[in-house]
Amino acid sequence: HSTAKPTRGAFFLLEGVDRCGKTTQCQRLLQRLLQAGIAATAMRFPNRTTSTGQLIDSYLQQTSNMDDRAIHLLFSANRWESADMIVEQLKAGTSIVCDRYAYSGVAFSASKDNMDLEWCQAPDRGLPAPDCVIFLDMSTEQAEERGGYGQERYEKREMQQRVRQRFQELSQLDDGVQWKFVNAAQTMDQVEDDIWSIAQQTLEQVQPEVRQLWQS
Ligand code: FDM
Repeated sequence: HSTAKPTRGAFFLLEGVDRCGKTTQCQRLLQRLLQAGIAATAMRFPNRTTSTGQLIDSYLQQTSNMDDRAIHLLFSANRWESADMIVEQLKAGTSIVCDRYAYSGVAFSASKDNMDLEWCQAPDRGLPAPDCVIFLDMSTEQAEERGGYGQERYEKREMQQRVRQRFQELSQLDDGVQWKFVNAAQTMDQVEDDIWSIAQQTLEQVQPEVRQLWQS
């Protein structure tokens, strides 16, 4: 056996239900990686800073309306804009901690009426695949106990319940991406420790090639 460092960075994706503490845990994972001497960077989708991101932001804030398919494709385009950069970072040895990605894209869009799961997956096929999905899970009731919903478009109970259901379906796709479920109802420190042990396992198992998402 060898103690050689992985040949590339790991792509950690954190997904989860609203109010699960995902953004905090992304920051904590990034800190743990850096403290361990592992080069790492954070990323989040939607990336609201680009021109597609600004359209998405105004849609989410409900200052604009858009067809369900059009906004879905914009979310996907917003990821594709970063695809080359993701691969370059990983190959340069930098790990990525990513807050939401294509699974959020499908889970939210496919929770709307007349939006088919496979149709929703199609535009994201071929994106750089994460090395694991760390899913921060809690019941909708527990999430609601953390305070009411905000003002953005999808922050409503009915939608949140459907989205959680969609995430469960996506976790069962046989797409070669490992899902790790973390109980997000624990204390922040417990959640952080669970995520850290998953991250360490993932780092050990990273394969040289960056795989492509949802590609048969
Ligand atoms: N969202 C996020 C989507 O509907 N599609 C996507 O592809 C992505 C990445 O946008 F409601 C939704 C999920 C959430 C909102 O909120 C983004 P945050 O607080 O920036 O994660």
